[in-house]
Amino acid sequence: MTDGRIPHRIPNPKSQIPVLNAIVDAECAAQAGWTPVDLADAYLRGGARFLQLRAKTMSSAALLDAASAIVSRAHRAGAIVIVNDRADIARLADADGVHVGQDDLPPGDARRVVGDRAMVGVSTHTDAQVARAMEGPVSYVAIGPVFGTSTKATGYGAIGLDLVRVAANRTAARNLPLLAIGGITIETAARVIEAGATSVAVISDLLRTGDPEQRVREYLRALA
Ligand code: TZP
Ligand code: MG
Repeated sequence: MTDGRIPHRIPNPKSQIPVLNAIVDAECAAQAGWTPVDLADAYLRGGARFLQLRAKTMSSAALLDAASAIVSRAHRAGAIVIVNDRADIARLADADGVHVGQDDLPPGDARRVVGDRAMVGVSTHTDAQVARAMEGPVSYVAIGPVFGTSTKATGYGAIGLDLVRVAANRTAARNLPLLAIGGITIETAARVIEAGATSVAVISDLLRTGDPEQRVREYLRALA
C-alpha cells in the first residue's frame, strides 16, 4: 500500500457496502430453476450491487467458471462480488473479497490469499465471536442467523434483533460494517437495518416469488 491507508480496511467501509447482499446460492438457485450466472444477472438487473456467490457442492473448476462470469458481469454493472468460503476462487476470479465462517480459513490467512485491498468478511453467531472477529484483519463482520432459517443448519439458534444491536454497537465503534443474515424477509429487512446492520444478506426470500429481479427491486425500495 502506498497511499497511507490501513491496508485491510477500506476508508469508510460502511459507505461502501450496499444495503442488500444478494446471495447467489448455487444449490438454492438450482432448486428454483436458475443457474448461478442467470440468477446473478437477474439480481443485477433488479439493482443489486453487492453479490455473494455461495456453492457448497460445485467442483472447484465449475465454481471458478461461475465466479469469473459473475464477477465480470457485476463489475460491468458497478457491483461488487464476494465468494463464500473460497479465498482461492475469489482471488482467481478477481472477486472483491471472500466471506469466511468460523471453520474456514482464519481471516488473517484468507487475507494472505486475497490481498490487502480485497474484502474479508467473517461469519459470527455470538457476541464473543464478534469481539474475536474484530481482532482480525476483517473488512466487515457478519452475524446470524437473525431469525429461524431452513437454508443452513448453523448449529446456533436464532439470535434475534437484540444481538444484532449489541453487535452493531461493537462494529460501529470501529467503523466496520455489519452484515446480518438468516431468515430475513422483505417484511423484516427494514427492522434488521434499524437494529444497526449495514446490510442484510438474503438467500431464500429473494427466490420466493419466482421473479428475483423484481424481488430485489422491492427490497431496495423497502430499505431506501
Ligand atoms: N448463514 C447463517 S444463516 C444462513 C447462512 C448462510 C442462511 C441464510 O439463508 P436464508 O434463506 O436467507 O435464511
Ligand atoms: Mg463457510
